[in-house]
Amino acid sequence: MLGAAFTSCSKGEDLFDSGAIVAMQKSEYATNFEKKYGPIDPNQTWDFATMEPISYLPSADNAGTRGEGASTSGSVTLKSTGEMTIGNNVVTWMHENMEAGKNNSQKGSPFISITDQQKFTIVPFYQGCASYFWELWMNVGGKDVKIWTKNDQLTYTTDDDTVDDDNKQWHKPTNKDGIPLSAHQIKAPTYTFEATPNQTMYFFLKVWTGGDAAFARGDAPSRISSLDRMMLALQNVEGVPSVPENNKVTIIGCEDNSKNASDKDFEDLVFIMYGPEVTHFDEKEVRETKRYMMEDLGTTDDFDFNDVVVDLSIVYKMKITYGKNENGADVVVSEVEIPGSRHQEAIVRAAGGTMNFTIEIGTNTITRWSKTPTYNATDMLNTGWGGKPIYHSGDQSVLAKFTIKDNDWNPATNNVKVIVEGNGQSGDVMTITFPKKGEAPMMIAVPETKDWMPERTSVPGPEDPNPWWYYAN
Ligand SMILES: [Ca+2]
Ligand SMILES: [Ca+2]
Ligand SMILES: [Ca+2]
Ligand SMILES: [Ca+2]
Repeated sequence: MLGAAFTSCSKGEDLFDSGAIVAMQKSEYATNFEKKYGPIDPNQTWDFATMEPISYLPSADNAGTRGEGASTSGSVTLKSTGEMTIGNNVVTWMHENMEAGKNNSQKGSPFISITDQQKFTIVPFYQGCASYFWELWMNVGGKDVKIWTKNDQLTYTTDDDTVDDDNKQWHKPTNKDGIPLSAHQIKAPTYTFEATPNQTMYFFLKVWTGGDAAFARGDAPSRISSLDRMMLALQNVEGVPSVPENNKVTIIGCEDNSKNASDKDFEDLVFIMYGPEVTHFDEKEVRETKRYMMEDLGTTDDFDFNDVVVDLSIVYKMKITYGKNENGADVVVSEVEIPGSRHQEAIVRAAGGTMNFTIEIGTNTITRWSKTPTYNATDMLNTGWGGKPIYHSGDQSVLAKFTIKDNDWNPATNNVKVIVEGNGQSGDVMTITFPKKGEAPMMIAVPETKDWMPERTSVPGPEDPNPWWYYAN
């Protein structure tokens, strides 16, 4: 502590006093922390990040903003265009060929596309057995556009008036006695989008694994993407509905869970896409991200962990090669990292404290970023103070973005520090490092899907009805 105070202190204060103040603040913090969250297990660790690789288009504009409203050179419009009736034969095919909970990844080919003629219709028509809540989105030319929300305008119709209304949207509706209905059809909503030509296109689900309660309280969703091969163009589907002439029909089965946790049944959501023939694009960008959230000790008992929020990512590009399978369908043959594309990036997302700080990343080559002079030290940024909106994604959530020198961030050791310049009379300087096991944390690491808290709202603890703090795991 004294060492850190010594190297950072330039105003000639009494170094011993400054260090003592910091030590006192830290011990006060630890006491308050245990008062609020209970005694810390000596084996408790503070890195909750998973660093699941997420794929994006290799567009510099789009990189890392994972955002609605990310820069785009073209335009896209999406309209609700009525409904389509899907016959019982498709549903029967689904039941027989896409068994829930079974690995169905051989039933189709990964769906990744680019198109130069942009008018497509999308029809979500089948949702498997799942408690998750989701929305279907697409990304066209770098811009995210929402298509559809689970259950929306999707109904099973049947002559059997004993159908249980509660599960009319179910993939296997039953009557009130729980007997599966034999003959039924589906009325599914249709959406048509048009975009300027020569743009990339992919689909993704925003998934709330906590169900509609998690959606309602505004939890951040996971992004389960066709770019990560979590959607499959199903082959040999019987009873495909008729579409206007010269349109190519693709039926796409989606996974609603991340790669590591997925059962690969690809029937959680199934949608039809028809329009002109698509071709594939052969390059994507992959990001593996850890979100660091920190307390700056401005106050020692608010635990909002939003005083510094920074996402660190390992970024690389992959070359995708395609071939044909025995049915003549396109399949991804290989994905190989493009040499020289690997680098590390930092994005500062929030700064909800009133002191200047400097982030230091690395061990051998330190990369630094300070709140000033880009921002006023005393401004609380992107944490909702004063009724301002909080942007969790998109360009507006990027307070700063910079490259980490020499790829010197080590996600295994969390070699990240924040030096906070106290605004107290002593000019005290605090160095916040990644906590050791069993310590009261002033810094934690979480997946990028975990939103930071609004200003002066504590991270929810075990008594909270919706805890996400470490007790919840
Ligand atoms: Ca599944
Ligand atoms: Ca399923
Ligand atoms: Ca705080
Ligand atoms: Ca704060």
